[in-house]
Amino acid sequence: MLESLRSGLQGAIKKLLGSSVVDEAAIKEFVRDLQRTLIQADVNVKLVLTVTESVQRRALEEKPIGGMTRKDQIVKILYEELDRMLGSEQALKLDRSKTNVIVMVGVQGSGKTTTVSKLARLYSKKGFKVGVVAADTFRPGAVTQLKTLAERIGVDIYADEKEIDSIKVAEKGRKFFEGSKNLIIVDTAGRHKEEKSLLDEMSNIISKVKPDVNLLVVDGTIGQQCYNQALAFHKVSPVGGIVITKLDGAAKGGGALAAVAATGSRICFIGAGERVDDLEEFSSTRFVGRLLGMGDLKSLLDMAKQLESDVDEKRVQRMTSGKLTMDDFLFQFEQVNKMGSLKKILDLVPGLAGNMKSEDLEKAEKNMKIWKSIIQSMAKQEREAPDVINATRIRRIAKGSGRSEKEVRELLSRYKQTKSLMKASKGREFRQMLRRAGGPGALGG
Ligand SMILES: Nc1nc2c(ncn2[C@@H]2O[C@H](COP(=O)(O)OP(=O)(O)OP(=O)(O)O)[C@@H](O)[C@H]2O)c(=O)[nH]1
Ligand SMILES: [Mg+2]
Repeated sequence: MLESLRSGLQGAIKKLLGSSVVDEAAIKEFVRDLQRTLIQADVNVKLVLTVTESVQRRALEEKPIGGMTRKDQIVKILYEELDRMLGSEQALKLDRSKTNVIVMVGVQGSGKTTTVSKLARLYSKKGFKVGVVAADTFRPGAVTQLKTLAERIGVDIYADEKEIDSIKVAEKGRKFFEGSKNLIIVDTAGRHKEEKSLLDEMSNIISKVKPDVNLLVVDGTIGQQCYNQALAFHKVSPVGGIVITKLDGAAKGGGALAAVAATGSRICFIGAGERVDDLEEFSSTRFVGRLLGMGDLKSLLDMAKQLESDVDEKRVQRMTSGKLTMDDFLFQFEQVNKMGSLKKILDLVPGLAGNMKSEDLEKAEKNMKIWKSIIQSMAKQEREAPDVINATRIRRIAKGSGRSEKEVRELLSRYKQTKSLMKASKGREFRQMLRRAGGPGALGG
């Protein structure tokens, strides 16, 4: 689905991740790649500019959080901005304890009838008792089409081929199923002489049938034109939700999604195929995650936030001013250990987890246990100013912790290395260092 948009976005990300430095020029190039990709997907130019301007501004201004690198941070920003462009979580809420009525509206050929059967299937699977109503009295063959589909998925249908008034069919269908079903889906006609008569009929049906939700079905292949279509329907009668169909192979699908979201309507479902199972409940978070080729990005972001809140600024100040105690040193490795759980999530994200190998993390974890026991055998003064630790003290500490003198010396040399690194970087790169500490060879190597 949306192959070109996906490959364009992922291409831009790959290029960014592969660049040697993330400076203003690299960010601007990234933004240009994004613009090209979004415009090709028929996203409205103004919208493209708004989105990419915020990506650029945030990428230049914001500091990476938690154990993220600058590059990860920029990908995260892109993710958040696309997510925002597509609206938020928009699931349709139906009440199982009553009879819910959904009326489908939309222009001819947008996919209403197909979507009726897809929805019937989806909600049957969720345990709803579903009945569908064939209220398209306009197009010859419409009733047969729905009958065939309903039969295929084993859902009851109400149809009255002698009735030419679609509103009457809808009302009768509702009465017919009331009491025995908890979801009634009404298919309506899309074929009309002109748009105005279609809109009139729609508003008539809605005012008479009073559905819980009227779902507008729009064809995703028309791209940003969806904006005007959604607005036109919305003006006549506020739409309760939108289904965007034909996103399979629609080069302009990205534009359609963005356009619909821009009207302020909620996108509830997306259709990506002609088969009855090709319907998906829309979640922008999940959707953007997939577009960018990422797994469970939300948990990744939550974890990064958690890491950030754990970093105590006072400690960072102290550590980076060159006063590194053994406890700070241990703290640093505890952070790395947390990165181990972060890694599990990072693994879902191609490109981000790149240099974290699980053997390295295992090694880090093992070292941390050893070092912790050694540090616990140190006197308070030794922990706070490890420079006082001479050969005699090393012998005593080794004995006390049950570790070898060699291990104590290793810890001390690692400590000194870290201290000078901290001092040299003046804390600028402290967080990246936390992250890098999880990389190959950085620990106990
Ligand atoms: N590829 C693809 N085709 C779809 C999708 N949804 C619907 N279609 C196709 O689009 C065509 C029109 O679908 P219908 O469900 O008949 O559209 P409609 O809105 O009911 O049309 P009218 O009743 O004439 O107003 C059919 O050939 C469907 O198979 C989709 O998500 N992907
Ligand atoms: Mg139809």
